Amino acid sequence: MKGSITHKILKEHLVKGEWDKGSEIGIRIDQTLTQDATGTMAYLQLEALGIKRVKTELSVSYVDHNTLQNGFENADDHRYLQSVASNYGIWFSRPGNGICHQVHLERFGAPGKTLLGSDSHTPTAGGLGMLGIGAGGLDVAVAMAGAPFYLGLPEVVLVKLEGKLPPWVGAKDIILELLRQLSVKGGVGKIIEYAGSGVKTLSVPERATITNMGAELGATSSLFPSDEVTLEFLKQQGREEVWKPLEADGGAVYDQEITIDLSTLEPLVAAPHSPDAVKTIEQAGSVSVDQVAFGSCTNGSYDDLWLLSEIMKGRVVHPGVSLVVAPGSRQVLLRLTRDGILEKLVSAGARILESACGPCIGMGQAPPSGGVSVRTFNRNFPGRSGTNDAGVYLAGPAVAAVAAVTGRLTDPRELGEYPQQPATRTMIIDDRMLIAPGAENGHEEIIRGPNIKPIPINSTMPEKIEAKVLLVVGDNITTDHIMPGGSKVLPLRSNIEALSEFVFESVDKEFASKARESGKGIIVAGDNYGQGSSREHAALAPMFLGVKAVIAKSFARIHHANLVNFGILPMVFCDLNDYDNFSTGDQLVIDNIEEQLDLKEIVIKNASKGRNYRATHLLSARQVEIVKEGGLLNYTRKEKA
Ligand code: MIC
Ligand code: SF4
Repeated sequence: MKGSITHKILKEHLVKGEWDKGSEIGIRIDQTLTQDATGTMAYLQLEALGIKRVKTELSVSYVDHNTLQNGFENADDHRYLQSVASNYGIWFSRPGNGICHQVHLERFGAPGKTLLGSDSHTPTAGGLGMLGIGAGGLDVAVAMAGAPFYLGLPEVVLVKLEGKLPPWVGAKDIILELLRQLSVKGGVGKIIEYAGSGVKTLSVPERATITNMGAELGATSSLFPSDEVTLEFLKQQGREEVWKPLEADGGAVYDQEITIDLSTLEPLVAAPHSPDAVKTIEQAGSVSVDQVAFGSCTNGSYDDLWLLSEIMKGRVVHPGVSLVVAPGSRQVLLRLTRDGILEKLVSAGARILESACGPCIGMGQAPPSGGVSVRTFNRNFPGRSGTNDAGVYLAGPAVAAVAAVTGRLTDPRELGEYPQQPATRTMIIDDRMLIAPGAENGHEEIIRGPNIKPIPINSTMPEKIEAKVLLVVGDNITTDHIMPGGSKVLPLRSNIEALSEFVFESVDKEFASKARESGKGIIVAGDNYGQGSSREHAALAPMFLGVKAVIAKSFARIHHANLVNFGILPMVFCDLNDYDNFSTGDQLVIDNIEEQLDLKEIVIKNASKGRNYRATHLLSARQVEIVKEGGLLNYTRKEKA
C-alpha cells in the first residue's frame, strides 16, 4: 500500500504495532462520532471508563436514529446524551439537525484526519479524504478516552474511475456496479481507494454516496483524494481552513486494482434482499412499486432531492405509490426551502419527514404487506423496512424518482433529456442546532431515564466451555438478523435485558427463551457472519443470554471485533466442510481454552456426533487477552489498575 492515501493517513496516525501484512496496528483517532441508537451504550461505557473529558480533537454526539418517540424512551435517551455531551467535552447535534454522516461531512470532516464512529457508515467521510471507520460503541468510548484504535493492517484496493457518467446515471450506480463485481464480502479487511480521471467529475456528496456504501462491501473504509473539488465544497461550508491536498503518489502499490469506465455504466438497482443482488432495470423485469423512499446517509443530499423535484415537476405521485422524503440534514432542508424545491415536492404529493434516518432503519413508513419499496438507501436486508414480506430495491435518485411517477421500476433514460443543473447556489450555514461542549470545570447533572439500565458485565472466559449449539445459520447473516432494528426494538438499546428478548427474532422466535433455559450456548454460522451494522448490541445481547462462542466460516470485521469486545469467542472452521456436521442442539465441549487460544489450535468436541473438529481464531495477542478477561471493559479496567 506504499504511497497510497491509506498508507499516508495510517502512517501519520500509527502509534502501535508493526507495519507488516496481517499484523495488528493501533492508530490515533482525531475525531469520533456517535449516534443515539449506539451512543447511549457508548457513553455508559465511557462513564464506566472513569475519564472526565474526551481526549480526542473533536467528538460529536448525534441524534438521528431514535426520533419517532413512540414512548418516553427515545426522549429520555436524547436527554441523557445531551447531558453527557455537555459534561465530557462533546458536541451535541440535536434531533432534527440531520443524519450523523451527512452533518459530519458538512460541518466537521477534514481531509487526512481519522474519524471513528459507532455506526458502520462512518466511512462516508472518505468523500472528503478523511479516514472514517465504523466500530462498536465500546471501541469508540475507548478512543474518546484517548487510547488507540486497533485494526488489522488492511489491504488497499485501487478503483480507477475513468471517463464521465452518462446522463441519468449517478454515483449510486458506481457503487452498485462495485457491489455487483465484489459482493457484500468483497471488501472485508480492505480499504477502497478511488483515483482516475473520473474522480474530478464527481462532487463531494457524490463521492460520499460511494464511500458510504463501501460499508456494504464489508470494507473497513473507502477514500477519495482531497482535491480542488474538495476545496470548493469546504469553501462553500465556510471551512476551507481544514483543507489540505491529498492524493496517492505516482507508483503507489496496491493489493488489487479495478477499473470502471464511467461512460459504460447504466442505471442499476439492488434487488431484494441484498445490496449485491445488482441488476439493470431490464434484468429486474416488470416490477410494480408501492412505495418510494428518498433520503438516508447515502442519498439525502441537496442534489439528490433537487433531481427528484425536477422529475416530479408538473406531475403528481402515481396513485399506487407513497413517496416519502427525509432530507439528509437540516442544512439540506433549509436550502430546499429557500430554493422553492420543498414546495415542488409537496405539490407533487411527497410526504416530507424530518431530517433523520427514519424509514432506513424501520423507524416508521413500513411498506404494505408483500409490497415493493424503491429506496435510495444502502441496505435492503429482509425485514429491515419493518415489513417482513416486503421487497426493497436500492436505487439512485433517478430510478427512484421515475418509479414514483410511473408506479413501476422504469429506466429513467426513457424520460428523455436530463434536467439542467442550476448554477451552484450558496449553502446555508446555521450551526444553532449544534450545541458546543460545556465548560471544562462546569458540571451538569447526568440525567438517566428509567429505561437506561447499567451495562451488563461479562465474567472471565472459563477454562472449559460445555454448551449446546443454540442455532445454526447460513451465509451473510446480518446484524439485523441477530439484533433487529425498527421502532419496537430500537428504543430498548440502553436496556439490554429487555433488548435480549429480540435476539434472532426473525430467524428463530424461541432463541431467547432457549438460550435462557440453557444458560449458555454456541452459535454456528456460514460465511460473512455479522455483516452490516456496527451495533455492538448484536454481541452484547447474545452475551447477556449466555452465548460463549461463535464458530463460523468467516466473519464481518466490525461484528468480529464486537464479539471480542464482549468476551464471546469467535472461531473459524479449519475445514469449511465441517460446518455441515453441526446441528442445532449438538452438545459441544471446548477444553483447555487458555492454552488452545495461545496455540491458535482449538479442538471442538461434538459429543452429539461423537467426533472432534478443528477450529482456529483470527485474534491478535491483545484480543486473546481481551477474550480471556471477558471483554474490553474488564481488560481496560485491569490495564488501568
Ligand atoms: C444501520 O444502518 O444499520 C444503523 C442503524 O445505522 C447501524 C447502527 C445501529 O444499529 O445503531 C449501523 O449501520 O452501524
Ligand atoms: Fe441512518 Fe440508515 Fe445511514 Fe444507518 S444507514 S446511519 S440507519 S441513514
